[in-house]
This record gives sequence, structure tokens and C-alpha cells, in this order.
Amino acid sequence: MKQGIILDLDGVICDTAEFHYKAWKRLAAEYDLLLTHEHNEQLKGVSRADSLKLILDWAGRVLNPEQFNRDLDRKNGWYLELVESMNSKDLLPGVRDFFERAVRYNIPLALGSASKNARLVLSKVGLVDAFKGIVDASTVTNGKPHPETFLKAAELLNVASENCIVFEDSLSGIQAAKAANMYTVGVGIPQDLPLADEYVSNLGNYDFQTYLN
Ligand code: B16
Ligand code: MG
Repeated sequence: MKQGIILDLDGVICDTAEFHYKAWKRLAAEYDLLLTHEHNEQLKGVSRADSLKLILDWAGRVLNPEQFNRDLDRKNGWYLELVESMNSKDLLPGVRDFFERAVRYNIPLALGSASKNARLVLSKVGLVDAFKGIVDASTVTNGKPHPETFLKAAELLNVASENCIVFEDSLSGIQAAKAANMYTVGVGIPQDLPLADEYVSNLGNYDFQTYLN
């Protein structure tokens, strides 16, 4: 019997994964790197600084610490320009229905995100109060694929790891949830997320009967 649900943010609740991709693509172009879908799959769920390290590696570029921090800030600025215009209409398909059903079945929800902007994005889409607990980049020492994000979220839910279900759109997030001994639902396709226990194309397609059995 599962007792709690932990949701990733970017790419699961709202389309901010696409905003991250656009902002990284713009920065990568300055390093003469065309950032592809395949590159982007490896960036999902990865912290801002670790994402830039990967991009520099792919581009064969080296930045000094000052340039590195400047480019992190520029990328985040472009990302925030896209976030600025978000509102409650920017939830991914099925998300509102998913939250309504979770309330109806009395299932506690926690957020497990690698983003430093998680609370800002949640406030834009009006979901800050929908969670019993929020874990984001400001509350963990080790980012995904380390299990810390999800272990802390389970603690906030007061539910044992093996009784949590994690919804994730990233490879590193699925790895983190598996390392935390949790059941995983990949939001996406098996080619992008080969390790998930099951898949949905969006939260609206999740069958809560599976959860309740
Ligand atoms: P920020 P999630 C992750 O959020 C994104 O998937 C990843 O692309 C991003 O680099 C990371 O947050 C850091 O985000 O720059 O806003 O701190 O998917 O774990 O909710
Ligand atoms: Mg994500």
C-alpha cells in the first residue's frame, strides 16, 4: 500500500523544462555548441552549476570561475524572463485533475525539485499550498541522482521510502528515486527514461486505482 506521492517540478507539473532548454540552448550557442534533445535529456534534473559543467565539457570550453558564475547568472536571467509571464494556466495537461484526485483520496503530496527557483514557479502557478512538504535545491546538500531530495521529501510526508511513489521526467531523478528505494513513474517515454517502473505521458493519465490497491 503506497501512502505518499513525491512530484518533481520542471517537466512534471509545468513546462519549465522547456524554458530551461531554451535558456541553455541560447548560452550553448555562444560556445558554438548546438544543444540537442539528447543533450537536454542529460541536463534534466541536474543542478544549474552541474548543467553548465556538462555543457562546457560538450563544447570543449573552459571558463574561469568569474566567467562561470557570470554565465550561470545570465542563463538564470533568461530562464526567469520566461517564468515571469507564467500563471495558473501554465500547468501541464492533467495536473489540476491530478491534484484534485489526490485531495479526494486524501493522499499527501511533497515536491522534490532540483531547482533554486521552485518556490517562485509554484507561486506563479498557484500551487505552493498544495504540498505538505517542499524540498528544493536550497534544502539539500547532494542533488539528483543522489537520493537526498526524495529521502527528505519522504521525511516531510512522514512516510517510509518504500511506500512513496515518485513522478519524474528526468534520468537523474529516476536514478535518485530508485536509490531512495521508491517506486517510480516516468513522465515521458521509455527511450528517455529507461529505468522507470511505469510511464504516463502526463499526470492526468495516472490511474489512482493502482495507488489505492
Ligand atoms: P534552477 P526539477 C531541475 O528542476 C531542472 O530539471 C533542471 O533542468 C535545472 O537545471 C535544475 O532544476 C536547476 O534549476 O536553475 O532553477 O535552480 O526538474 O528537479 O524540478
Ligand atoms: Mg524535472
